Amino acid sequence: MVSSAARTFDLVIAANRLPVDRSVSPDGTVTWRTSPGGLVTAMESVMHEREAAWVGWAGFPGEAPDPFDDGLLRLHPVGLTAEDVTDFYEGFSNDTLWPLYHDVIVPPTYHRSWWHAYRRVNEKFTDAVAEVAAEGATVWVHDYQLQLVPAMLRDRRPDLRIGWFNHIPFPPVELFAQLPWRAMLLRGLLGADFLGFQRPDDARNFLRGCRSVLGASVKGDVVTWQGADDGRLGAGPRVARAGSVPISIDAEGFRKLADSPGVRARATEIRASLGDPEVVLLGVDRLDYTKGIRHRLRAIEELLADGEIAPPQVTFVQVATPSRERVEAYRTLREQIEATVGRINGDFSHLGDTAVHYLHQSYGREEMAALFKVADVMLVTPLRDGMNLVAKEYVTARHDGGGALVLSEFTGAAEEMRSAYLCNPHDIAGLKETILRAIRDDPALKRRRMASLRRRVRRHDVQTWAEAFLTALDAAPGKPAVRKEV
Ligand code: GDG
Repeated sequence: MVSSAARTFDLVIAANRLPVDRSVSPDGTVTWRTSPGGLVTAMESVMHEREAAWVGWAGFPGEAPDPFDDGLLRLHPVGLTAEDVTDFYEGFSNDTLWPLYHDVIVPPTYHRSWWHAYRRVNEKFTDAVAEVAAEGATVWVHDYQLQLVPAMLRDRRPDLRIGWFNHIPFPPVELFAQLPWRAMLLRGLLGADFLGFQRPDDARNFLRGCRSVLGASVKGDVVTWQGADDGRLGAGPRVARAGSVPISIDAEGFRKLADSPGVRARATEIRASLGDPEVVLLGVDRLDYTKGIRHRLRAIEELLADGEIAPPQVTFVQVATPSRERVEAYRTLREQIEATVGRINGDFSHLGDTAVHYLHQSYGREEMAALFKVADVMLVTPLRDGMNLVAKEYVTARHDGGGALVLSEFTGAAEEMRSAYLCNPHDIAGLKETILRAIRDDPALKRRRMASLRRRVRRHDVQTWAEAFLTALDAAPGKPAVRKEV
């Protein structure tokens, strides 16, 4: 990676995080490592071969480092102060919008000072994008942290073609209406020409929100807003299109990784270290209340108590990657999960035979692929999830045809992955039954289900997703204006 001078680009990505995080060793050496999370995993492979700029936060508070290049990609850091991190990132993004957009699984917190920080930081991102975007460039804004950027950018640079993709669900208007700043948020989004969502229901929720909150008119997938005469953000009249473009994974790349000799050997090693059980159940999630880890543990605990499963024949491995540890709701969740795991192991493990292997750690991609290969049954049980890439990675890694996927109906992935063992994680009795079916069903039937799931992911991979998004953006109704002289 080399640092480089000012230049403009025809394609600009704006996302909360850069695809890399800075880490400084005790001797002061700076290294950059791939940053965690679904967005980066997906976008990294899409952006790999493109000449473009990526605007995002470098993952630490303070002044932004200079822009630098990673292959063809110009990385353009945005500086966030410690207060921005607390109020914009941990506050408004992760303690207001995240719970509100995930069915209020925990109550969202509304603070006016967080909203001010959200506006302020969205302005910072807008400044950075405006600086690197060439005349008439395409700008692809990502996710719930940057919902005001489309309108802020359009006010500044009407020459740009602006798209926005939401990685998480978009809530029904009955929930969205709670947000004290609901109208400004929609005005922010309407700065985009095309708005992409994971599921058709998310796009519909957005369109209904525009109608009910702004009084906009909606015909099919096109929303027309007459504007407001108040001189505030995004006041001009707007026409935009909204549609579903479900995200996916780099299926070929992940299959190759999972098939590599190192990963296969590691999978054998992991299975042996677990005591060669007959059935390995696996969960892999960021430690987040949306992921349904507590419901999953409840089902496992009852199955153990019922004598339906028992170590050493059956063992459950839960990887819970550390996440948002300074947000109260996440700290509480961690305590609850760890108390439950402790109780289950106290009651059902024997010396040398562990009922639940709980790992609150982060691993490399190879280790994740090896774990997927080991899993006879993968448990993906979110209470709400935009898509869930883990489900897609799992079926891709089990290229040998084995395995079974238990998948919550409340994930975006369930729209496409109909051959999975679908479940409602709130229904513990139903969840237990589904897990047992996934363990005990005829192997030939399971192979057919897995083959169909794998085909689906291979045909709709992340490249197809990116092309579909950019094509829809290109065809969106708005005509770009001539660039204003600044
Ligand atoms: C958001 C939306 C949507 C997890 N732990 C480790 C690790 N991971 C990887 C997984 C997967 C990714 O992180 C997680 O993606 P998910 O889709 O499961 O979930 P979110 O992070 O919540 O992502 C989600 C996604 O954006 C994309 O639009 O699907 O609905 O919430 O790739 O494998 N990777 C490594 N070590 C870990 O410990 N290397």
